[in-house]
Amino acid sequence: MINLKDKYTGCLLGLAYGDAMGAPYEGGMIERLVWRFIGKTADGCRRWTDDTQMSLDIAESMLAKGALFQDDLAQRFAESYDWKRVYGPGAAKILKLIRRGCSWRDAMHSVYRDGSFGNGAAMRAPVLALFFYDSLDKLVVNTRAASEITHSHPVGIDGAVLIALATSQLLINRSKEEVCEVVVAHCQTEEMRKPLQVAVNWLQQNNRPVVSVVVAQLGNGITAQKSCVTALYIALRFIDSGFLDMMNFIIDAGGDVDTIGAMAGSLWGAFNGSSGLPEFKIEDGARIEETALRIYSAVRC
Ligand code: F2R
Ligand code: MG
Ligand code: MG
Repeated sequence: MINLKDKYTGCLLGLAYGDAMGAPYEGGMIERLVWRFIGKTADGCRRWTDDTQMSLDIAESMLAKGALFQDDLAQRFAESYDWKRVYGPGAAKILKLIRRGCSWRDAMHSVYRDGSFGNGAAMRAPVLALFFYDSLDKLVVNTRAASEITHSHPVGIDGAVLIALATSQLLINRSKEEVCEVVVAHCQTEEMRKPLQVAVNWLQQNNRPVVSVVVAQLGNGITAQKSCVTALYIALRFIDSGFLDMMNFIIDAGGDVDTIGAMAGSLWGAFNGSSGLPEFKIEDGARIEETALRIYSAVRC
């Protein structure tokens, strides 16, 4: 049985590995070309993107404050913003406004009046499960609060809650069926319910469609609707296989590879622990591991 401490580091490192392994394949020709030049540190470690940066922001804010404070988190998101981390276009505008002194409550509606339904809240949601894995209610409330700073649309929030809940269930060794039951019970939007039903049916019937069918039915895009269930499905399908087998499938699927990789990577790592992860030279690996251990100590004492 994998111990909880190993699962904590597995979850956060799994997120960063999935992000860094997927980043070279994300976006169009220009984004990929730029990443060839900036995607590695001087000592050859693979860099991660906004997915990992915003997860670390949440962890550091909550560790410093002892709870989730939206004002502090918004400030940290804004201060960490760096174009080289390839943020989503809407999120980038919101964070630059906050940096210039605008309140996040005003900034969050400045790009999309009804809020963003991008996958940017979901990609950073696994870290919330590390703080609240033992209370579904607290996990949902805090995930919603951490999401709405940049993603106040119900679908953006639903995707984040789905990923946070699934992470929490895998941390406590729930089966695929139990994970699906919890996420289906908490799903609030039709946009998310539809792909979720497809994925649950595949898992129940042990139907293993080829990658093109997965993409056609669940999506591989930058919105929450087209990526969160995809990541959940792939993580559960590959939960008893190697991390690299899972990542190869995600890379074959294409589209928003870093974010589907980050979400599926954290789910896989939450179940299998860091001892199951492959050798991989990643930027700030020690800091990521230490952050997971600090959360573990804060939650367990
Ligand atoms: N930005 C990237 N990668 C560059 C890929 C660019 C490429 N051309 C592409 O579009 O695929 N990666 C990072 O961004 C994603 C997270 O994005 P986030 O934080 O959710 O950003 P945003 O801008 O809020 O939402 C993303 C897109 O979703 C659509 N959208 C969202 N809300 C909408 C609304 N209310 N109405 C209409 N459209 C909405 C827009 O197209 C947004 O741009 C991750 O992949 C991360 O790695
Ligand atoms: Mg990214
Ligand atoms: Mg992405």
